[in-house]
Amino acid sequence: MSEENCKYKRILVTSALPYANGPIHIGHLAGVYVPSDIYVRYQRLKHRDVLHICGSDEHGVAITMKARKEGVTPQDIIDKYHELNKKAFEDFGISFDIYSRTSSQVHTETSQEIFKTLYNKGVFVEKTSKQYYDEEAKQFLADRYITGTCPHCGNPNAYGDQCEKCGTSLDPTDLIDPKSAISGSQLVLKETKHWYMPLEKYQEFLEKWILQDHKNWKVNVYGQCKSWLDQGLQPRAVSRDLDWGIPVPVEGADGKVLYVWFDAPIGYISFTKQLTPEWEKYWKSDECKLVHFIGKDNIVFHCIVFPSILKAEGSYILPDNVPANEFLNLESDKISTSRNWAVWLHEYNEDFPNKQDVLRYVLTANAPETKDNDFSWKDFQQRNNSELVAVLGNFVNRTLLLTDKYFDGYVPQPGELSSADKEALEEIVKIKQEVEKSIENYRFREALNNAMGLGRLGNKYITEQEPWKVIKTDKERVKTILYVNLQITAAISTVLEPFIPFSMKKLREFLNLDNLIDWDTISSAEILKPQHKLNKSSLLFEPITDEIVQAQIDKLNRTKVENQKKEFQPKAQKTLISFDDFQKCDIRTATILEAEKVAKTNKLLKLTVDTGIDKRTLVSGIAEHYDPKDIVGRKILMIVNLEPRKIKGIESKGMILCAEGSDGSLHFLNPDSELENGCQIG
Ligand code: B3M
Ligand code: ZN
Repeated sequence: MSEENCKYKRILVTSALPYANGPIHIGHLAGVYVPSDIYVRYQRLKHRDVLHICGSDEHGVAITMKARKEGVTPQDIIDKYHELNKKAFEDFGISFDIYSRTSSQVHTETSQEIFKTLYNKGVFVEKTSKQYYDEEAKQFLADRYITGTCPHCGNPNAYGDQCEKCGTSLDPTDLIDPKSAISGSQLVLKETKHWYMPLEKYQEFLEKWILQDHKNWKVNVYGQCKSWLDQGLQPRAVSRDLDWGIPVPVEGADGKVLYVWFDAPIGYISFTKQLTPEWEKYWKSDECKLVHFIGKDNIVFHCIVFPSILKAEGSYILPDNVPANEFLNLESDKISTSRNWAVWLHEYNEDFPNKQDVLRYVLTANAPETKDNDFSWKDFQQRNNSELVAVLGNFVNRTLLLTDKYFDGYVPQPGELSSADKEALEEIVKIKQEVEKSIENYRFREALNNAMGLGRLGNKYITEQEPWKVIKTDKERVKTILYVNLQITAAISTVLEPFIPFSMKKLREFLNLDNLIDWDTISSAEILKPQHKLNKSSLLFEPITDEIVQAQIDKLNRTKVENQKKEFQPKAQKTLISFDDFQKCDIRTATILEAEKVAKTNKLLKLTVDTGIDKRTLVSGIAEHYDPKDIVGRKILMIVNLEPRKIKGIESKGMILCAEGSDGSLHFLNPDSELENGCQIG
């Protein structure tokens, strides 16, 4: 156990509670759930007392907005996505000990109890302020329910908390002509009372607890906390005027609920209560190490707000570490639920039913641990084929097939170990220790790369020892070589379990191992004993073909086109012209007689057209939109009286009229009936 872990008897791991208003995507997995699952699986292999807590975050305005948009109730929304996400995580091997939900009764009671404790201690500050009220809907409006014109960029559809067009953070009172997103009616400012957590009173405590006592936190986490603290903490509302959420449990709070970020982190506590009656041994004991796995957008809540609440309450432990990850992009674009720009976990599980480990592997190898990173389907294919198949799978496959072929699937009795044999066995331990150190320090990319060192070790050793050659002359020597290979293979089945658990379960079946080999059993001493009978094996990993990957890329491209259509903003109208000006344009029907690409250009076609007046040549920038062989004979509309221009040395006399689509595509315009060439358009 690392020195940092020595003082702890238990480990409590929490993963950010996903909002139950949408599916899980690869950004969530890379940011939070794959790293937390690796960490917990490793701790279990060390036989440590560890709990992994998660569940649905079911309050907040985002859920009521989704319900309103879909014409269902908030309960319908949370029931749908709680079940969808719970199953998707299970299918993906994210091994929570509990996946509960903040709509549970235990959570309501726990949240209200903590609120009342702080209230009775006089921690909260009560403040009355003017907030926007919708007299038609008879309710105060949360910031997201207020729309109006952004004072910075004039966007008429800015929200009360942010303008999504220019990105400016807003206060509802900044908006010009604010309206209700519920009823569309004008809003009135009305007094309302709320309770505030005076974070400024915990500034000094947090500066010591974070900036002095937790200098070991990840740079991105420590840096964000420091910048919040340097700005000086402000009071933060812990209640809202909403009809969806946990009622504020004090007098004079009708129609008010706990702010979602007050109750959500308390879900970690209430879910632990649901999991074990001994929950206080975790949450109320300094012998327990608390680790929050989150994305960077949740740092302030997990490092500043929630610890202040627990500090004020006084009986709970605070996190030992909050190893927040940065964001993952998809094909170099920001993942977005609203634009459906994501790889959804439940869809991945359907499209790749037996390849959860490939995605776990790729999301770990590419994890945005200290800066945003990118996921691409090509990289997904490349890492599967050149790392999982070619390194790990290849080594394991050769070892098991040769043992079956030469020794009928029995672990051979080794002879005298050579120095190369001993070095290989000792390297197993070194690699395991490197993996251990990386995981303990939340560096999972590094840990995975270290663990893959066992595959590289095995391939190097078997290639150097060439048992397929030596077998012809010295079968005893091959016994030793394959014995060493099998020890490496057994080590792989444990050391890589936290990262790719499904494949390692399969490998244990090949090795005829009923249980996982303990982490601490992995040493240069014998793991698989001679005469142990192996089972028949098959390939651990299959290559991923270009077709499989292209199908996913095509799916994203269809989404891109759909988004372009949805987001299409027609260009502003040009300045007015007189009818006489328009009359000067001579637009005719015409037919394309010949078409060819203009040499050394990507965009230009040289066309010969029949205008009805004459046959002429023109150059048109449509090469990326039309294939020359497809447009010969096509009817078009064109301006015939444009002054001729030399383009790439070709005299172009006229211009084809095209419409530009939302995705930038160009489209010919055709008369809706068969017309002769030369008909005038007016
Ligand atoms: N529901 C997820 C998010 O901000 C939020 C986490 C709560 S953890 C207590 O995306
Ligand atoms: Zn704006």
